[in-house]
Amino acid sequence: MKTMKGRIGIVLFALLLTLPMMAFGADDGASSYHVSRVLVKFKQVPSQDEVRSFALSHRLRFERAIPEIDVFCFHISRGERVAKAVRRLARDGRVEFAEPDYIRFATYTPNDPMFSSQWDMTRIGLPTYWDLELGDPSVVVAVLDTGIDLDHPDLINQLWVNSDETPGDNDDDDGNGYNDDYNGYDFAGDGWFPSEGAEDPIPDDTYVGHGTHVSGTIAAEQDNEIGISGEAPGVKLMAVRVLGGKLGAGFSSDIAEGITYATDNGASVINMSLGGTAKSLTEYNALKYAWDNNVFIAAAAGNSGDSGNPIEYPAAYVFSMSVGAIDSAGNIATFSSHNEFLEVAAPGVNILSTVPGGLYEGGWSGTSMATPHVAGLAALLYSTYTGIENWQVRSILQKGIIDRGAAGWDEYFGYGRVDCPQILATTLPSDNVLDILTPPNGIKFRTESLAAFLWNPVAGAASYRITATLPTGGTYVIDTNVPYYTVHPSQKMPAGTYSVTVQARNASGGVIASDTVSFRR
Ligand SMILES: [Ca+2]
Ligand SMILES: [Ca+2]
Ligand SMILES: [Ca+2]
Ligand SMILES: [Ca+2]
Repeated sequence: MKTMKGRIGIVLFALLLTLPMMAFGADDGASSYHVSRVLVKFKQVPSQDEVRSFALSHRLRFERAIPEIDVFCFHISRGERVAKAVRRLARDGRVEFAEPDYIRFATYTPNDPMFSSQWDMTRIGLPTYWDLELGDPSVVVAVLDTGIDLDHPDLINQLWVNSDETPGDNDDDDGNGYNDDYNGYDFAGDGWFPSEGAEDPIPDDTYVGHGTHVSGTIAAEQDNEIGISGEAPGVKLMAVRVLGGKLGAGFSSDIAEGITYATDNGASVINMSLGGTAKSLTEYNALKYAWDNNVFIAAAAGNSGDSGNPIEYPAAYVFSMSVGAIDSAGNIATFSSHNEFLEVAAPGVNILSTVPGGLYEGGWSGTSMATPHVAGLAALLYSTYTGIENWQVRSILQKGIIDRGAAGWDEYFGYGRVDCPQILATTLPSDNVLDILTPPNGIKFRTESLAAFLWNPVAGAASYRITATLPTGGTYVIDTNVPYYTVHPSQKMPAGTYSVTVQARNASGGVIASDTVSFRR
């Protein structure tokens, strides 16, 4: 744990050096077709019965037809690969052609002159998403960091504005408890931000640009003929300064208050490119408040993957999506912390973005740089689907990936690296089924980590029952009315394998949905 002048170990996850990368083989880039869908045209237009028997004989599920051209769209069975299914279908005498449902990539390129150097945006397929959605100005991303250069020409039009507040009069005009919180608030407390527009008064502060760099990745202005483009250039950035000083460090109390401030003032997404090894129940409770209020939280896994690899918080709290860093070849960065809480990987090596003074800098590396790529995608999802809930955003981001490393979830890439075509191919999850969002099945919780469960709220559920079969024999039953559960740090858990079933129950105690997960301790 790093300490500094009595501040606790919350440090920024930026590395300003390029580190050697761990090789995991090549990344094929964005996938080029829907992972479970095929398109079929028959030699003769079939009847409904013929379509049904064709689907049955090939274990397909009919989705829809395009009658004008007599093309039929089917879902293949679980576990089968599209390429194999297409080869098999093409051999069927009834079939004129069978092919994958290809994803067409946008030809759209923003006019921001540095866009060609933004490998991160093209690698994860942002131009594909931009054809559909650039972000809605009602969606606010709170950047809990060192502050934002409010005058940066690529950010000045991107800032959240508290229109009920008058800046610069040292008065709390809107009565929300914070003076002059016009674009956000300075919880780190130098008093220079945001009213003065300066980010940090300490001129030799190495991390002065950290929050500005993170913010540019999320939402730098697009098509303004300057600099770069952010991922979600249509959304707004809330500057919540919780870190300061020469090390870019801050207190849990300021971070917790920043989280509740962002939640109360309309943020849909919180980006936390920061962390430390101590568990803070204050931070935990602030994040619980944010999660209960439909806020999605992205947090950096940490940069200690090659130096002890400790579990770091807030990424490892159940409410945060923990993000690891990949390089431009799609390999995991050696510095990227890896553990049972990692959920996805995103670009975080040699990232170009905005820095204070109206400038830009490439070469920034860290899980700090990966996290805003996930926050930006979450902001696009909130913009795409009116009324989407945070658990749906989390679920789509877990599924909207290219699997990397060991097959399925692994502790380096989590579910995989985020990918826009895959996100767009993922349907909105239903609240009629119960889906345990974390932990991944079969993982091992380290002795020191907070074993926790998060599932989706189920429609019509009055309560949830968690039944755990214990390695010592017997079962342990917990009833709760919230869709998550964290084992308290003081609670002893014997080593061994646990099987946990979560049931959603209606008001009369009937089970309406359930899911089971196993893990080891
Ligand atoms: Ca105020
Ligand atoms: Ca004021
Ligand atoms: Ca720009
Ligand atoms: Ca994997």
